Amino acid sequence: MASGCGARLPHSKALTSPYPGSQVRRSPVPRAKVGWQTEWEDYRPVEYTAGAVLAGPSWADPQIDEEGFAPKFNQRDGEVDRQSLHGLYLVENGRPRNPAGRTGLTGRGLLGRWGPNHAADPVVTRWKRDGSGQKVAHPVSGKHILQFIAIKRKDCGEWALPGGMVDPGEKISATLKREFGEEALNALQKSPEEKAELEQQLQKLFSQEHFVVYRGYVDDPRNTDNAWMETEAVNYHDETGESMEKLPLEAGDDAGLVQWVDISEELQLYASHSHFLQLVSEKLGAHWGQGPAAECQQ
Ligand code: RP5
Repeated sequence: MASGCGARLPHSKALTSPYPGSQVRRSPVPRAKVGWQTEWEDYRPVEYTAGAVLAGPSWADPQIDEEGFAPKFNQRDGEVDRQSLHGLYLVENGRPRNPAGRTGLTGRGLLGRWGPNHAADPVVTRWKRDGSGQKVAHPVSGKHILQFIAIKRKDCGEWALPGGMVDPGEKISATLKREFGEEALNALQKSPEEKAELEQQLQKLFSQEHFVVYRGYVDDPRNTDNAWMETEAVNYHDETGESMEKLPLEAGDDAGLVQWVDISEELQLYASHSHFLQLVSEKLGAHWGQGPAAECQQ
């Protein structure tokens, strides 16, 4: 289950319209009716699965009624992990049901898997320092300011953690390293020699001490009633700032830009990424907000 403040249930970004990359509008779901425990006979969600998913790429399941498709929900299904980090989810009329509640949209939208779609998010941090190398404190809270490596997503233009989907059979530790390399160091475009060099740096960075910030549901705008994002967010913190000084940041793959960004409650980030940063700030005793620590919302 989720660590830190726990899972972000229910959701709000998963209720927004239009659905990403489309003109499709979700059927409106009032806050009070998000939870499945609230009966709602007239609930009429819109059905939508993006063409890119229906085209049947390797990362996507077939349509639920396609002949020969017999997914093993709530289990490890061959190389595909169909288990939720929140325990058993319900399967209704053959379709998995989002554990965080209604979203106003059925089908898979842009997500490839029916049920949980697993991701991993590396939260790479260091202290903000001034010209003489001293840690910078926030003028109001008095706490030192943390910085993290952020990417600007090409799909929606929002700043985010350089995370990505776990490939079938892939270990989370490998996803964290691979996604960081692809999005924050542009590893896919490098020559074999450069790749080998980057791999060494990545190996060093990702084998250092780290902690799991969060495991669970992500309030992702792509979520639907039948397909949703879950992640494991892991913090790699460079206390001295030396081991990351030489990281050759360069945006690649799904990222348009990459840079170090100061962490505070004012950040507007993709999905529930700012929540993960709040958890890291609390853990490291860093600046987050100006007032008393906001209570974690469940
Ligand atoms: C979010 O989507 C996760 O937290 C992760 O950052 C991301 C994975 O999706 P892609 O970046 O691969 O689209 O829900």
